[in-house]
Amino acid sequence: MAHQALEDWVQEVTQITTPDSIHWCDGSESEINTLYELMVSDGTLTKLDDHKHPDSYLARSDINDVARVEGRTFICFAQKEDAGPTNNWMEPTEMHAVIDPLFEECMQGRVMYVIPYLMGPAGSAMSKVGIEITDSPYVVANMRIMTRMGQIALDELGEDGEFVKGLHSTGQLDPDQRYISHFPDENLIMSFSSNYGGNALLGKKCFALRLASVLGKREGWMAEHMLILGITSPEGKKSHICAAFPSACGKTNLAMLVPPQEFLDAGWKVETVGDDIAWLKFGPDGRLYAINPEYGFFGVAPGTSMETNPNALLSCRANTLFTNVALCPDNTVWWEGLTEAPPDSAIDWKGNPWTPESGDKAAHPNSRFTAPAGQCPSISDDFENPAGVPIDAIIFGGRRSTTTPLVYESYNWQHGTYLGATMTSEKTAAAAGKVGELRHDPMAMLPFCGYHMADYWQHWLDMGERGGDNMPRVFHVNWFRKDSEGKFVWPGFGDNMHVLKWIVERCDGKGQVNETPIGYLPDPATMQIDELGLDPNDVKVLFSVDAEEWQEEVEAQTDYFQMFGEKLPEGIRAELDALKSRL
Ligand code: OXD
Ligand code: MN
Repeated sequence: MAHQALEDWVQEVTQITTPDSIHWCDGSESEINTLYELMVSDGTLTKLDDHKHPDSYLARSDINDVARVEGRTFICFAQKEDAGPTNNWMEPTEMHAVIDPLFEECMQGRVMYVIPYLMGPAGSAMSKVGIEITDSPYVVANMRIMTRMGQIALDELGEDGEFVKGLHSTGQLDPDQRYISHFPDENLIMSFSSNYGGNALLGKKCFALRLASVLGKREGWMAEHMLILGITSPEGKKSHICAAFPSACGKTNLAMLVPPQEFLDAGWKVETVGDDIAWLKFGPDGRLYAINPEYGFFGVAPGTSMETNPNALLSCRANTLFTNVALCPDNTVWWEGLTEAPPDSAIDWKGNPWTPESGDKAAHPNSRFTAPAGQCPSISDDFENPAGVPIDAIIFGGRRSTTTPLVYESYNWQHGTYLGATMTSEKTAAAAGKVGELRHDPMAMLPFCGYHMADYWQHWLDMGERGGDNMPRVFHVNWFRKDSEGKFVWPGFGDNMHVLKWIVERCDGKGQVNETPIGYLPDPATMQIDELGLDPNDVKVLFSVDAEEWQEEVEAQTDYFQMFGEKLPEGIRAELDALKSRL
């Protein structure tokens, strides 16, 4: 039996957008092969070398469509107050008056694809169904990798299940007509004039974070911009960590971390459950459990190499869609950082001939690979576990050249919530705007929280009240500290394992700490990092708290909180006061 509300919506959209034909995506092999053939023949995709990159393709976007557009992303509640000061807001009828006309007859001459997709493992009480309607076969191909698409979603939906509606059209890729609009009270996303991942793959940021964060607040769970990883100690104890970092700050690298040889020899193991989004819910035992709602990785290509992240590279060898990387003469791909020596020549991300001498980037700094998560060598058996994994620790992190030490632990959940609320990071290429500028990015959710940020913090505090002693411990890390010459002082990547080890030890009630005004710092003497050969001055920088820098930090935090006025939760205000007095 058909799902009447779904049929009705598809019919309604058909009447508005007037496509030439309608295709219901079943997610099958033959369907995607037909789409790939179509996109190769019309020049949308280039097929890569079948031996080195089986069933993989390269796409080049429009040059003005390479990142999320936060300035054109809107949260449309009836009241501005509900969207809060960190979101762009438009009243729903007003936004409909702007965006609905853009969809009129926009699919004329095009095929309309109806994509049923499931966010989360089949059979999980935490999973949810979305339907995306789009006129972009490129979006269909990405959604097939990033979500569980087709019949599996219709089976979950049944005859009367709830679903999130997502309507997308490429339009003419006119930046002035670009709108990424969310209507939480209609369970609806409307996205026009961009094909970039975060703007167009509506299951990802739009549903799994913005709308899901609203659903989480209403239903008592959490949708977070977090990776999920499992760590097994030499004693065989398995712990799970969720970690939130702003976009393009190494989440994928941490999620797929390969421990240094001495850790492997000792019996440590790291497994990947997710690299970008976590949905967290209380389990029957009162602990927080996390699932990864996605089915693939939409990873940043530049900087990814066999040295920095072999698991990511192995994940995107086959069945992968690359966007805006460079094309080598032998039909393989290249990006800055993939190999030390660049190719002698290539076609750059704009489609122009390129040589290393040209001085331009061959790949766009936000170029991406879309790859099936199941291909990751470190993927966890729990990736498909409908119950999710119990979370022992939550990590917040930013990209900070100064002030923030390598790692510290919060005193408790409320203080941990404060560490998340005061996260700051230097801007990256994942969003349009000036790279390097410092910005507040609470819980790495600034671009993704679908409602008032202060209400979101209150939700974190409420979850803590509910979970009590069962809540995960909360930590803060900074892999990006620099010395006075601007050089990174921490090696990062696999060596972040030293920090993860300390974190799981802390969760076990072990590990040496120094109590400081900002939280518990590890004692570097007990971290077994001698073999890293760090300069003693750098060790000092990584493991200490500079009172002057923190005075400035706390002033910046005080200023930042001004915009939330009376809405700032009491628990956050109390932590600010406590930090001030400790300093
Ligand atoms: C992403 C992002 O693509 O955060 O994951 O921008
Ligand atoms: Mn992300």
